[in-house]
Parts: sequence; structure tokens; C-alpha cells
Amino acid sequence: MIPLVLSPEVAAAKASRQPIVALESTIITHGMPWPQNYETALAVEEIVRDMGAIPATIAVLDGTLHVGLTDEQLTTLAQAKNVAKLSRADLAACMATGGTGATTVASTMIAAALAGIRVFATGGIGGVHKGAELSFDISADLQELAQTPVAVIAAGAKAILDVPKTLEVLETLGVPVISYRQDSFPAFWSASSPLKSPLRMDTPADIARAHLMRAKLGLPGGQLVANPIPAQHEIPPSEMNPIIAEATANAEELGVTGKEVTPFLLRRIFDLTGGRSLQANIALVLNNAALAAQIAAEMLAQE
Ligand code: PSU
Ligand code: MN
Repeated sequence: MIPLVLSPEVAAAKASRQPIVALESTIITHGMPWPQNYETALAVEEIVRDMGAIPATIAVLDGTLHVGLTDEQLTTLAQAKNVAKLSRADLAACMATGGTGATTVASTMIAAALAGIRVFATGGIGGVHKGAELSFDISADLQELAQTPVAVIAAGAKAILDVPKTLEVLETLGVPVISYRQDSFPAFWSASSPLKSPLRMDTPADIARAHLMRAKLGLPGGQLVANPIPAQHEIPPSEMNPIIAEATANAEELGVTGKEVTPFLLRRIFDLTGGRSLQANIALVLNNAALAAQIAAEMLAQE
């Protein structure tokens, strides 16, 4: 038996073949401050419902892997201190020892696939960090995309990463990187970047068909769908770049490494932008949730 618990709403959606969108919890516990983290988590669930799909937020609570959280569980998680950040390497150990932890992109994909959910919306994926040639800091999210059949809808990779190297690794791993309705690869807080996207698609139907086609070919893994932040919410690269440089320098000075790097940089960038980065982050997550719901509906329609 697979050790996971579906919420009643998610179980009912599966039984009646409604579209479902998986949502991660690290963005709640490590990516945004209280209370915006909780408000955003609720707003994301709401937009998924408005678009005709059922949201399934994923986390480990007291050793149990939950797919779909109640409002009470979400509130508790959003306020909890010192919650573990669970990537592929941490998931089983946390469950085995009765721990509580938030799932990253990698472990949310694992849980979603186990639950039969093929579409997952988040903010930005982890990737190759700047200086990775020395630190070897490459997120497990990239390998997960190569092996677990879930389409991940994100606003590209955060510009705190080495984005060209992230795209190179994704290519090496055979992960389709599809930008939505534009030729350039989006840069999280900014809608476009100087980098050309490996692939472009303009409809949820094409994205769904490509995902299903990979499965028919027996290709493992998912797709990264890079959905640009809506123009009215973006912060241009000219403003973000010096701030990212400063935050990255601060992380180095303080010797921040490993799992701490992404949360540290997000907090520092929040401070340096006077909270604007968070507003942009919220806007892009909502935008990704809406697209994910459409892709999930298309996958069901095409089967
Ligand atoms: N993007 C965000 N906020 C986040 C993250 C990504 O806007 O909190 C999280 C995701 O859970 C992602 C993780 O999977 O950071 C990547 O961490 P790492 O580089 O340590 O694998
Ligand atoms: Mn890392």
C-alpha cells in the first residue's frame, strides 16, 4: 500500500475524473513570510477551483504524506516554526520518523505521481546555483523532472540561479522546457530574459498533448512549463540584477550553504526590494495555478 492520505476532496475528484492540480508546501514554509504565505496558499487553491480543477497541496504532517490539506492543516503548517524542507532525499526519512515537513518541487512531484496527479503548479523550480562549479549546488528538482511524469508549471527558474547552466542541465537530462506564449525563457520576477527558450507552445492543449505523447513513447519524466509573470507585476531585470548580486554576496559572506541557500536569498531579496519581490512572487504563482488547471483539464479531455 502506498503510504499517503488523499483529502476527501481529492479522493472525490479522482473518483469522478475531475482535473487536479498538485501544489507544493515549501513555498509556504520557506518561500514566503506569514501571513502572506497562508493567504497565498488559499488564493492559489481558490484560483485552481475557479478554473474548474481541484487543488491538492502536499506536505508531511506527523509522518503522514498528505495530498490535499484541510484549512486547519494549512494554517498550522503556515505558522509552524522549524519545519523541515523535504526534497527527494528527505521524504522517506521524515515519514519513517514521524516528522513534519514541507515538500519541494522534487518531493511534491513524487507524491503527485504516486497519487495519480500529472500537473503541478509552483513559483519557480530549483536549479543550478551560481558558483555551482565550486559548490556543486544543483537542485534535486532537475533530476526529478527527468524521472517523474508530472508537468511542472513555473515562472521559469529564479534569477538567483545560474539560469543558462540550469537550461543546459535540463537539456542533458532530456527535460522538455516549454515557454508559454513567448520565445524567451522567463526569469521569475521578470517576464522575459535574453535566453531563448528551448521550446514554445501557445495553448494548454498542445502542452497536454506533448505530455501524453512522452508517456506513449515510454519516456520517463515530466515537462517544465515556463509561464511568464504577467507584465503588470514584473520587476525588470535592470532592477533585480543588482539586488540579486547583493543577496548572493551576503549569502557568501555569511557562509550560507545547502538547503538554506534558496530560503535565505528569497528573504534577503524580499528585504532589499521592500517587499516587492513577494508581490511579484504571489502574482506569478496565481498565474501558474490558472494555467495548470487548464492543462490538467486538457489532459483528461484528450484521453
Ligand atoms: N521557488 C520559490 N519559492 C520557493 C522555492 C522555489 O519561489 O520556496 C522552493 C521550491 O520548493 C523548490 C526549492 O523546489 O525551493 C528548491 O530548493 P533547492 O534549491 O534547495 O533544491
Ligand atoms: Mn541546493
